[in-house]
Amino acid sequence: MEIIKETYEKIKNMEIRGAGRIGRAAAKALKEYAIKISHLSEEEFIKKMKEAGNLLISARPTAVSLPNAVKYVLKGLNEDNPKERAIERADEFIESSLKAIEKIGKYGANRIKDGYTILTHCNSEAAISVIKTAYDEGKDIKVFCTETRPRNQGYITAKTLYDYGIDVTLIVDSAVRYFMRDIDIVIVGADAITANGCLVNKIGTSQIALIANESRVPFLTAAETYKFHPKTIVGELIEIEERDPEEVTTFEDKYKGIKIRNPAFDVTPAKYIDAIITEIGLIPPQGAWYIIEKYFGWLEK
Ligand code: RUB
Repeated sequence: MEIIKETYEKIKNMEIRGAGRIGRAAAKALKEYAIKISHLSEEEFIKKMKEAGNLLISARPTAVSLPNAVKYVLKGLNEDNPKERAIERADEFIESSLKAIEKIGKYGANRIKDGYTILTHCNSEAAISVIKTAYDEGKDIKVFCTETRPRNQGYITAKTLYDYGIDVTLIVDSAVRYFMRDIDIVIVGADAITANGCLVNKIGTSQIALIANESRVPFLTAAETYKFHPKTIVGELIEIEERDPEEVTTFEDKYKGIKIRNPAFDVTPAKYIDAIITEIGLIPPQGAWYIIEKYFGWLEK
């Protein structure tokens, strides 16, 4: 269980973060664990794999890529040769996740014209793939990155794009409305998409969507199909992770009575989203139900 516990800890303390990475790390840990316990009886193997999956899923509650990845791998336990199938399915998940990000890059880049200034928030591999692809296509683009308080994941995005040769400007989160007049398109990632087409992503995303809407700036999210949340189709709500207040600030003892709240994600209503860029193409938020039913219906059955 050591591999599983290690990955669980890394996801929990955000050493491994970002929805796609979390999903692939969980699949990889399950694969390595499966290899390690493959000498066990089939019954024992299945029991231990399920326990491992449950532990991994409990590491962070909001990014649905985590349970979707785990369930994808564990589905192999119901097939003939469960040991081999679990390992194969882990590889399948990782490979298809990486391919999805590449395809999203291609489809999303079609929405970026030469001369565009793009705004992004937090640190999303999928959104970065779109931006890098547009740049690779020779488009002259500029990118505004928000800091993304409290953990400043926007710095990772700014550095990644800068290293790639892209013109990058870092702004504080509260400067988004000030700069929106300079922005041609907003592209963010996704931790989850609900059956009614809402986007769950890093805290602050919904404010950006609202501002973009006010300024008639298109707001798109880049989301692999495993970011669509199967449980929302049966009415369950997505839990929004609330993290340690110390990530925000610490006051001296005299002010310990000041309450600090630190939600990590928020919900952007479907009406503010122009399109969801997936590996199977751009879909309107209203198409979310169809994606869940077609690709993840099995999770609920
Ligand atoms: C990261 C975040 C990202 C999504 C999508 O939050 O909100 O926008 O996870 O990322 P955190 P990707 O840093 O709290 O994990 O496109 O890489 O899956």
